[in-house]
Amino acid sequence: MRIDIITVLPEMLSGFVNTSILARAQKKGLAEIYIHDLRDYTKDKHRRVDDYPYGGFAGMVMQCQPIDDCISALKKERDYDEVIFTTPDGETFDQPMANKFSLHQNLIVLCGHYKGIDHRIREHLITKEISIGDYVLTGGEIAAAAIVDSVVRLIPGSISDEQSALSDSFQDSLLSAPVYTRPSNYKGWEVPEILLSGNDAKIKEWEMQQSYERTLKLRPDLLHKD
Ligand code: 6GU
Repeated sequence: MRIDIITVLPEMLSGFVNTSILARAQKKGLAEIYIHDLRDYTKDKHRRVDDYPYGGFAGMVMQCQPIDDCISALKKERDYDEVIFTTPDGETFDQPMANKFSLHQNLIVLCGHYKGIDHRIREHLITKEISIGDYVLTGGEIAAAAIVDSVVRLIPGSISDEQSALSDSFQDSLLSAPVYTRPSNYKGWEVPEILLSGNDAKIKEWEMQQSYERTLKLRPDLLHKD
């Protein structure tokens, strides 16, 4: 899978995509992640990529030309399954969306910024508008990072134990059971005895029970989702 991220803040994302699971997935050849500085595509001699909005509204708006040129240059090289735009007024990102994206070959993620982008870009070039929740960030970079992280970790082989992506919270609309590691007694804080019993069937049953109870208590909305 190849992901091309377009941003005015490349330094905000470069450390992120070259760390931990994303770095390993790239080293293993499972994912290629490229960051494109939108300013490299402007024809403005001051490297500006935004301008005042028509209508006299407040804030600045990202212009069509640099975005169009960057996306066109990428599309010339290969076909893209989706051109994603991160924006607070997009569809709320969730696990089923991450699952779907992880099956794609090539994705573009355009990070929103400032007041917004010229709406013609959204009409003509964007295929998917995504928000990561009902709060406002200063830019779409953190949202892009969240999307890329959640998608790449689903590529088989990208996390060591494939099983662990399948048993994630949300993967079957339930929160995960609590987990513990050694020692079994830390300052008198005990690990649930069942986990030390060696009885796999009972442990599985406990895990499912915990998963259900935690979901009922913390996220009852998930139980009515499907
Ligand atoms: Cl995608 N962008 C911004 N600026 N704020 C957000 C968001 C995106 N998702 C939630 N808040």
